[in-house]
Amino acid sequence: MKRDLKYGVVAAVNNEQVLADNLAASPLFGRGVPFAGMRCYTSAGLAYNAGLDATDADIVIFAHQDVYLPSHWLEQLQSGIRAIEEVDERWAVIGVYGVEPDGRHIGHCWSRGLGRTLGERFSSPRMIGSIDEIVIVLRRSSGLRFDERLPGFHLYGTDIVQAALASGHSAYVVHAPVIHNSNPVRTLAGAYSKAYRYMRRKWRDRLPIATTIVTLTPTGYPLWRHIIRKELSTLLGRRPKRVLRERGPGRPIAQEVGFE
Ligand SMILES: [Mn+2]
Repeated sequence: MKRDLKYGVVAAVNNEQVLADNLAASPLFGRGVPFAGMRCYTSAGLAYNAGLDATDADIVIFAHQDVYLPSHWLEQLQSGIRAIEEVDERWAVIGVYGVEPDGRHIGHCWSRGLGRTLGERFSSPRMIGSIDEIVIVLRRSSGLRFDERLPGFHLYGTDIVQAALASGHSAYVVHAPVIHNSNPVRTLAGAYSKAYRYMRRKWRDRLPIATTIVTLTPTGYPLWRHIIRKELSTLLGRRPKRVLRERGPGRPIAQEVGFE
């Protein structure tokens, strides 16, 4: 019989209030799951590798500080892992929202930035080529680490999934819905574009790679189209006025949308 696997949570932290209202308020911490907050790092790769080294969990859950993990989340993750391991012992990465190789989105979460629930309940874990960074579950024994040269805090979910696939491992999304109490993304120009350029070069032999935002392609056209469309609609005053919910604690939202 397998020994019990140890779970731990790691987050990059730059806002203590957002952390306290969301991730740190998740019920799994009341049940002894350890937490490591990584502060003052300049990239997700640096923060997450430091978190990997600072902890000894077998299953490391890297989560955004603005994510609330509802009360049965850990059980949902564990049942997803069991389902995966019945058919596939090579898994290295699990997400809660991602993109299947054909570009279809799979996952279930509530997003404050988008003001709605994305996806719906699904039963079996799905193999994916990219995951959203909100939650990245890494199996330590895979030996995978985050890329410290990938600049900033974008596309590291896609990168770790592609690294898993390139090294003969597999990656999945499981049904374990979360609250992403996020601010809306304003533009992909700047930091996102920098990460996109790096990823395009690094994975040029595996392109195109569909992500939750824009597809990585050799020319980068989908990124420019996204940026230009957004700029234009702002200039023309055509941006839909979305009423943002006040950014309070994640738990009441989880109860409201039926995740808890
Ligand atoms: Mn976030």
